[in-house]
Amino acid sequence: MKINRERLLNNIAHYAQIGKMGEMGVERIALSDEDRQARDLLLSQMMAAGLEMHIDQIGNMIGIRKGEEDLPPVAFGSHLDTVYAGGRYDGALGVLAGLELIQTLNDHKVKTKRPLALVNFTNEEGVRFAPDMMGSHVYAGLADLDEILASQAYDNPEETIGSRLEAIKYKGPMKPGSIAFGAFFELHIEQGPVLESEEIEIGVVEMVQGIHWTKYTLRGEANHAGTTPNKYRKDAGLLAAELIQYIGELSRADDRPILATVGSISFEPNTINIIPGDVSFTLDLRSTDGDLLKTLQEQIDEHFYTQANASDIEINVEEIVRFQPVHFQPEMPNLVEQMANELTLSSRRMPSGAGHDAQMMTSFCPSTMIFIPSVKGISHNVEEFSKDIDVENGANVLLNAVISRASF
Ligand code: HGY
Ligand code: MN
Ligand code: MN
Repeated sequence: MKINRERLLNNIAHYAQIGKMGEMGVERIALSDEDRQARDLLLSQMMAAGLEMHIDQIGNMIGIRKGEEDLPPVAFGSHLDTVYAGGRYDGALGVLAGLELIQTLNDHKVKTKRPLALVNFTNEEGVRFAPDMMGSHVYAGLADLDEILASQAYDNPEETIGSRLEAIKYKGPMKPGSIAFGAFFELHIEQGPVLESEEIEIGVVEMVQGIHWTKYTLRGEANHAGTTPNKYRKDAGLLAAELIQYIGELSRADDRPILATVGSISFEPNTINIIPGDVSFTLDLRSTDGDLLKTLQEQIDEHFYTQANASDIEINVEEIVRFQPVHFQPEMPNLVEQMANELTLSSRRMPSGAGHDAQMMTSFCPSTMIFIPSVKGISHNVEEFSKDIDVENGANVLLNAVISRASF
């Protein structure tokens, strides 16, 4: 039994119209109107596929396909939200390949021993509301629901996760986590260059690296660019530049497994002839080595405090996310590898550089991921692309892994 390639590819193209950006891109920010539209479409397709629908209090969508026995379902899915100026595969591939899996079983009238659960998690990207992997974080019982519902949009403190869930009508009744899962699979694009460069068809993901998100706010003194002598300046902009340079040097020293990204920065009052008074910037720090991640974070923060004090500039450090590296339960990547072999697809074991819902689910049930190649390793970019044959291969590995796991 194989998935219906055309139906899946057409569905991916269909969802890519919701939040379409330019030729290829998609911008469907969590809890936006575009997210609502995609959710509404998914809801209609899940119901048409005969799934029993559940929406939890954080907006996670779970569709259950009954099994022969009433056991904890084998779950699979991902997320429909994207980053700003993102692509059509990140997240959507896992949700829509999961839907295709259900439709394929329906076509062939196959009943599985265990029930199945197709999941769309809320706000995986975390680009407008922190934290990322939010819906799965709450579902796995790793975060306090009320705290998360109160999380404010970075760009508008008036809007919270709770108010947006109400606005798009996806604040459901179900307590997150109240449906136990027997296992969780996430099909996802690799979002990096490894599989393509090694010409390998399937990534067998064994672990997900740790992620720290931190926001630094520097409070200097806005002053006249032309009349303020250097020795009187409290230039938050200059200090920010020094600190960002420090991060770059520290993270590139020798080839330690550490990645540091300053992806956003803002100056106040952001004016050509005013010395910046306030500067805030974010740091995304990642490593497969949890101890190294912690040590480097401490080293960076200590250096920042020292430099800010020396410049008589106030500094505020806001910890947004601290996710440790996770290793999937070995039987799960082993199963994925076996399914790839049975489909005579080449595969290799690898870590995930990106964070994923499976990273949260692994503390809730045995979990793992299936990667397919990303063309030129590009993602979080409107040029994100994966070949049709790779989409088809990944969806067939998912189908077979789920059927196997749901048979006992
Ligand atoms: O940030 C990440 O790695 C994921 O795309 N949310
Ligand atoms: Mn993703
Ligand atoms: Mn992403």
